[in-house]
Amino acid sequence: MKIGHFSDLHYCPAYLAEADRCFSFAIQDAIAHGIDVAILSGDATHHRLEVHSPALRLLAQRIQQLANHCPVLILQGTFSHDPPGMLHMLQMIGARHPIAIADRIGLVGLTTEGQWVEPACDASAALTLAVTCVPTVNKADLVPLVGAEDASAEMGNQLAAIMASFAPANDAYRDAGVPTVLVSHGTVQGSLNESGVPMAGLDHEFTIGALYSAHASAVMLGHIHKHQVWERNFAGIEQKIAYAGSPGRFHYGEIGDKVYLLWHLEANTVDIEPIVTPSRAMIDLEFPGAPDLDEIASVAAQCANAYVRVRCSVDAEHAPNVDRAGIRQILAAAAEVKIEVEVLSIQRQRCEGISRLPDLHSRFLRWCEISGTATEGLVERLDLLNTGEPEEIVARLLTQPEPPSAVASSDLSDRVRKDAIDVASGNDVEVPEEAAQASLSATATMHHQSPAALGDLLADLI
Ligand SMILES: [Mn+2]
Repeated sequence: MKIGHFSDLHYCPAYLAEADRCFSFAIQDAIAHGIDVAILSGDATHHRLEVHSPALRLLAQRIQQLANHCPVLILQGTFSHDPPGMLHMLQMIGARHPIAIADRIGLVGLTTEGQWVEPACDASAALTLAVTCVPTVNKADLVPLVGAEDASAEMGNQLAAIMASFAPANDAYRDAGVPTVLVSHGTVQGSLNESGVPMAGLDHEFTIGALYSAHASAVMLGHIHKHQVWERNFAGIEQKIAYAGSPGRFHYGEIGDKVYLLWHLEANTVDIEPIVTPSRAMIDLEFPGAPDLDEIASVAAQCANAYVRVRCSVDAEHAPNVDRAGIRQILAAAAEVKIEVEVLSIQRQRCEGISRLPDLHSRFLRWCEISGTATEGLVERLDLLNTGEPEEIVARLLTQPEPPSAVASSDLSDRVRKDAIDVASGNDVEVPEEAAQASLSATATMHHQSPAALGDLLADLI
């Protein structure tokens, strides 16, 4: 038996284009695959919709399209997304096959005649499929019994007990050759949300163990928009749990492919085939400095209808110059543009008291200390320049071997040169901290730089 598992469609005006493009693709693809049953695991809509809203009408048409192909079961999702009662409107849609609405806990069967029935956990009913339904339950109902603080934990306990109570029925159906499904809507502890962040904490509805305990072969979940799977083979029962995830991509942070699931299910075997939907692309444009508008313009066509994130890191003084309006204008055809500017703060520290030091030698040492520059080699050369005769200095330089990769002028030596001039002229100098860091690592190179370059530098000093 093939079951199409669709979830978290979130039909609403804001998401309509994305939701309907992806869901209609999924329906056509599932029908082409010849699915026998369609199961929707909650959040068909995003919020309460007016009956004349195009979003509700399109959703109704899609459900009709599905129900003209095979029986459909729709589970109640989160109450804020699927307002109570709304699903019963969808049940009235006229189609070739019946539409079942699961808004209470119970076992729903599909008969050999293709009708949905609610067997009282009776293995004798002639079914082709047994579906244990655990729709969203209202945590508030538990508050009067256990108090607000314990309602979440108690909800988990209650649901675990309820799921385990279906095990004997599911075992009996499996023994009778009937495939078994558990369909539910909620958060599994330790699952990943659509941004890839693990859902930790105690206020989540299910543990994986509780879901397995119903002994259904296929556990079809809704609520989390990221497709993910768990599986086990225990006591001869093969079980798989999966979130179908949303077929559409509704937010920038939703990572990975969007899918609907094709379940290949028999009484004792279960397989999941995720089918990728044509959800909107996400494009990251990253710039080490201010965003390059020409470069953005060159990819603007590819960014049409995509979720685009422009990220850059700029120095604090340049942050206000990032042309946000210009970027948005260039990317006007994108579905969403997010601009994230990381501001690099520059910390400067005064080289306190350097101007009061008596001579160049001690000023230079102080500068080395503040900027984290090793003095080895440099101080001797400075002293030589201070005290030696030009001929003697030149003779010494000429007898020293030329290093293999002499860099005559690097950023570092430019900076040292500038600071050196300040030091020599008795000005206080400012030493950016990151430059000090850079100079630490560069000092080694510095020492092996061409003596001529150092000579130049130090000559400037005097
Ligand atoms: Mn949802």
